[in-house]
Amino acid sequence: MLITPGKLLAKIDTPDDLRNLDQTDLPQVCAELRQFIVDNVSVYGGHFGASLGVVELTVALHYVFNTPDDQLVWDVGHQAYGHKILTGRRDIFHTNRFYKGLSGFPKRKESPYDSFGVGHSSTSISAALGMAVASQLQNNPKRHHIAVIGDGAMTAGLAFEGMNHAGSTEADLLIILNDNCMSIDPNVGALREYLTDITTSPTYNKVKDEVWNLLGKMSNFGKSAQDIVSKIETGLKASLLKQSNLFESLHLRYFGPIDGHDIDHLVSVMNDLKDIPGPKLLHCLTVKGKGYGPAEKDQTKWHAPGLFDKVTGEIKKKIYDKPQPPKYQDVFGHTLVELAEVNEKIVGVTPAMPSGSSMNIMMKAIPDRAFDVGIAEQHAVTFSAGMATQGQVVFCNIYSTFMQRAYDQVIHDVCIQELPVIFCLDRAGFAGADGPTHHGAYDLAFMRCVPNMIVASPMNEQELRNLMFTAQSDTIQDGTQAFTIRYPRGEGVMPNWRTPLEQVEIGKGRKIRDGKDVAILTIGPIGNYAVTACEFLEKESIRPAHYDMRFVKPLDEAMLHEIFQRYDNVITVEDGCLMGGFGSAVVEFMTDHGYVARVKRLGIPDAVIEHGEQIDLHRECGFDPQGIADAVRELIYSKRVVTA
Ligand SMILES: Cc1ncc(C[n+]2csc(CCOP(=O)(O)OP(=O)(O)O)c2C)c(N)n1
Repeated sequence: MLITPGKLLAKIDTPDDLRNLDQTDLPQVCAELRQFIVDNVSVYGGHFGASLGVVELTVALHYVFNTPDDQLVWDVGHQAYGHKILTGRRDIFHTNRFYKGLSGFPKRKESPYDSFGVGHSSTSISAALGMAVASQLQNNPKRHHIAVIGDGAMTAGLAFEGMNHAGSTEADLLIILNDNCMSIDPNVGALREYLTDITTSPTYNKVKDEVWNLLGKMSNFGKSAQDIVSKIETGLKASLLKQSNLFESLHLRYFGPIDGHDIDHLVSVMNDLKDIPGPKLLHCLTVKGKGYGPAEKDQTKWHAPGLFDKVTGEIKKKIYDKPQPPKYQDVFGHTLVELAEVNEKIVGVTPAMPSGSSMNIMMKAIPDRAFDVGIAEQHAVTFSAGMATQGQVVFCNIYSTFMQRAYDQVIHDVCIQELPVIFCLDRAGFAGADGPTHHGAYDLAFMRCVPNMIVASPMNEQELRNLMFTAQSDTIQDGTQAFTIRYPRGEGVMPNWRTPLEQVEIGKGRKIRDGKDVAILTIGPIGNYAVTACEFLEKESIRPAHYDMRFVKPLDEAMLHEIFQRYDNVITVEDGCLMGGFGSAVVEFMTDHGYVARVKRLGIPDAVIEHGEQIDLHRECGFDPQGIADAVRELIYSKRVVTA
């Protein structure tokens, strides 16, 4: 379906075209841009509320600053749809997030206007500061560097590390704090309270406006006049705010708060700020979902709503005639509550993903034992470790990709200290449309090499429940080992998933089917592809055995001895990186025990795999059902002997 842009938007092929417009045209550009985003996302899907909330900011930034020479860094990047549309990608925007189409996030390879690749939060200040310092070193003092960061992303340690450094430099850095009081779920923590405090202080705001006007006038009068205004302004700010300004105390000049939807004011403020040297922060107040009623009303739901009817605001849901399997995340959420109702020591921790991980089920059912700690994965892990020292049974749920942030905490704060924290890694394997920044490709490799760590992945919902049940049992909790359970995005395979909870023997796999010609070893839900592959192969009179290994660490050594004694052909399949992952573990076992077999490892190669539906990516990497069957044929019909 072709989406037609409005009259003005249709003429903006690059920001130069925008800059050639009269400022009085900008409200119309904003209206058309907003409509274009609504038209597109309603039909093609993607993130929604965040981009609507920064329409005016986006237009003002490209109008005032000389992008791409001036460097504009979007934090997370899920709000950059308007930016993409204004920077030459309008006519292909309908490919956003589709296989081989535009990326859902800014990406350096995609456009010179995407100055920094993003997806994970809170990188913008450090990246823009790096650019600003490089500009200084390269004698380019005229270039501006802007980081646009949300109040949610501002809760991360990395953002503070960036500000801490920025405040000690003279770098030309403008931080735009896009404050909409929301993360994906409502934002949390003391910083949120602090920002509300600034925003709602009436005296401060009145005097600030007057100072602002003065500043605007004086900025034309050279450095000494600016210094005077700056002193007045700083003094006023300090005395008017209940406590001294957080950003000012980090030596970032603080401006705002201003209405982030007033395009005229934004343009004039940004023009003023261009002339103010050094690191500074402009606090803009915006509404997530601005301009689309339903999205303003339920901001969490409309963060990424899926397809919807733009007229009625009805979110389209597939209708099925029989019960469907649940999402793994929901099995996690409900099972956690079921366990926590019996085991009072259980607590839940999520870094800013209550809805995404379904931790919100426990936050609702047992609010005093479930914690959203903000976008703070490192803190989430160490906070969990602290609770574990006191005998709490901690389920710390972090998307596999975001756990990359907290690796040192896993090693230093959990495993070296022999604390039995339970890590549930959601979105393990290919994340799908979110792409390479979000693929959970590495966790099997990076978790299995840490001492005092058990690593498991369930093949279905029942297995997930049983692994969770096992992890919180005294056997594990009285021991010294952390427990990682990884599972993918999306639905499982069992419509009737509320099975009785049973203890799983640690390091014990399951034989799914016996065979003769080849053994297929799988880990996690990808094993269901192997089931289908075996059905294909059986029709060709090939008899594969299939083992769901269930644990990557400890491996089921008895089972592996049986496999290598019985089979010359072995295939391993994982939805994870091949280097150092499950297949590597199996091959290590083989060489360590002197076996020789033809082994083919299927998984994610040493390459950046782009975005697309999970099945497309599995196919691309050769481990969809057909790919597994092909690998079996190739292995058993080839003469080549591959040994480790
Ligand atoms: C390190 C990391 N953790 C979690 C996320 C998931 N995530 C994506 S957007 C988002 C909320 C960001 O809130 P904010 O910065 O205020 O932007 P808004 O959506 O409100 O515009 C979260 C938690 C992420 N992208 N990166």
